[in-house]
Amino acid sequence: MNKLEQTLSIIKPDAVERNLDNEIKEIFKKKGFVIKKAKKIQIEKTEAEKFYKVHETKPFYNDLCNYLSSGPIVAMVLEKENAVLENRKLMGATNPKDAKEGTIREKYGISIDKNSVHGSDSVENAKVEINFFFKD
Ligand code: IDP
Ligand code: MG
Repeated sequence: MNKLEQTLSIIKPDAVERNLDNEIKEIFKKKGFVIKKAKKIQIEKTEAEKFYKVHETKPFYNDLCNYLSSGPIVAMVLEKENAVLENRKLMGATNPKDAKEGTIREKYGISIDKNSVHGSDSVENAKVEINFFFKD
């Protein structure tokens, strides 16, 4: 069943640093996502720790939080039918080495940590993550 959904997308520091944010936004638009909100910001490490709290027991948690707060990012609310799953498909696998051809991570990802984009993994988490960046 198709349902109009919103998901949170982040263009991560490695991609913003390479000025890929507009190119990546165009990919989303071409694939039928409507960018409802977007802002370029840099977050504090403590905020990154809150955002990635689900990963707090993972060995890579500290590096991950340092990384997300290391430079500007672009946070976006994307809207489309089945947006959560559609965005996950368009992003590709977490490790760019495993990401399918034509996906954003295959195209731009540098490594498993510098994988250019974040996307919510469920409708429930999308709501929490959208609220995290766009509280109004
Ligand atoms: P996802 O971004 O594809 O949803 P998650 O498992 O939720 O992947 O992990 C969050 C982020 O943590 C990933 O995007 C990646 O940047 C980083 N990460 C995941 N697994 C590893 C790892 O094994 N080593 C280093 N970083 C990792
Ligand atoms: Mg995830």
